[in-house]
Amino acid sequence: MTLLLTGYEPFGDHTRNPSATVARELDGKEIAGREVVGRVLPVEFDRTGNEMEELIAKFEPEAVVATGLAAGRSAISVERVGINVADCGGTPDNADAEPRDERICAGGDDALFATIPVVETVSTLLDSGIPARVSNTAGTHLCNNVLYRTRAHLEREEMDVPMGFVHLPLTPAGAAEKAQDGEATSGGSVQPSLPLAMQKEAVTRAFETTVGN
Ligand code: PCA
Repeated sequence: MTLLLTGYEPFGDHTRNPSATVARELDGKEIAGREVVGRVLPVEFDRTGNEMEELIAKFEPEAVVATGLAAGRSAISVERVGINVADCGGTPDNADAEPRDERICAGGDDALFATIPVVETVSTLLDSGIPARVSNTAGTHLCNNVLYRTRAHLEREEMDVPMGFVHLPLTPAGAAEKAQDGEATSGGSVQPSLPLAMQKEAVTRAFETTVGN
């Protein structure tokens, strides 16, 4: 049995994306007796959903957790819901697409809930000493997109595969790099961060909570 984990490549003004590193580093590892397939998705509205569908067809995972970067958030955010909206919010995707107030799927459900145990995962993370929270919005960029599209795909195909999305904060190195552009040396603020090892543990626990130890 496999567990499918995806991260995203860097996008916008980010030169790195911890979700890609986590996916690469957990690829091939074992979690709860299953093999992790870790892959990095393109930050492109026209490609991401299709690539995810291909990965699901190829690896037939028992559970899917997609991840991405939410710079500025201070905790691991386990997303509750994906909405039927594509809006780049001023950050073009990596193919320069800039959707504004579009529907992901015309006539589709307004919103689709994640089917991993969202609340239980957050409780597990907090018990493990990892700052975490339920998030009620994954935004309207690619992170929301892959959550909504994958849930819609699994429902259409009548596949009983739990799927969810986890937003990761910056790493300390990422926060330091971002602070170079700001006023930190004059007393300005620095964005919150969590170490990569903790981010990896959070993703591991999310899978364990979903499929059992
Ligand atoms: N974060 C963006 C898209 C890719 C990523 O890692 C988001 O939150 O939608």
